[in-house]
Amino acid sequence: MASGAFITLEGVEGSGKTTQSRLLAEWLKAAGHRVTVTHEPGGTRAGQAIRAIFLDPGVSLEVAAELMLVLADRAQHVREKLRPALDSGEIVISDRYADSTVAYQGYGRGFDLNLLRELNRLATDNIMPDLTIVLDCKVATGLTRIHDRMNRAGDTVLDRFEGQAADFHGRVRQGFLEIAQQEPQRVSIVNAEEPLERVTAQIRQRVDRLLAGR
Ligand code: Z5A
Repeated sequence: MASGAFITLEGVEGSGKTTQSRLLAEWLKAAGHRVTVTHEPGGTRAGQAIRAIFLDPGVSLEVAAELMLVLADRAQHVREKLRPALDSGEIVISDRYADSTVAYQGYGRGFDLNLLRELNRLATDNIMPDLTIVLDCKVATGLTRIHDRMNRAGDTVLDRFEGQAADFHGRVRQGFLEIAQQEPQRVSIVNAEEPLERVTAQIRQRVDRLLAGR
């Protein structure tokens, strides 16, 4: 049984997961916790190679192959990085995890949700988060933030998912909201349309509650 705390941040793209993962880690470290920040896909060396294929819109991928890649990334991530960190008592923060597969490959691509839960059980070795924050915002808000970020960086190439139609991202958002409804003990929704500082405060409140109860 893992002894640390496992927190995941989920949501549509541009909802602020990467920014908030970093801010949460800084806050927890300042309070004296040992923290590992990681992400999916790509949290390990093997994962980085998988991520490159997974996101490259120039590499043609069947949706079943896309699913298998993200599961392979998770299987490696859990065994190489997450479980050891949790076993040593660290707080692990992951920017995306198993709920992303249910939202993107399930609600987005249309794979059977029960099949995905079984596959996730295999990939995760039954390690599920103690707390999941779904950063919820309109698809258009997230995409605008991504486009602004790309413009600032002079980047013009959309990845495999950024190029999907708005209704795909709409189904994904709905997927995250339904997961939160089904598992209210684990999953908490935070309004990511709010200014950055307010989102940060909401997340801290939920993490405080988790840590106080341990
Ligand atoms: N995927 C999948 O299909 N199945 C799976 O099982 C898994 C993943 C695990 C990974 O892409 C893709 O893989 C993902 C799903 C799929 N694709 N999509 N869509 P990624 O890792 O490259 O990207 P991402 O996870 O979608 O994250 P992102 O695009 O980098 O966005 P983010 O991390 O949520 O947001 P951010 O980088 O923190 O913020 C974006 C910008 O908004 C930035 O300039 C911030 O300063 C700004 N920001 C953040 N919060 C705010 C607020 N509150 N107000 C104003 N501006 C803000």
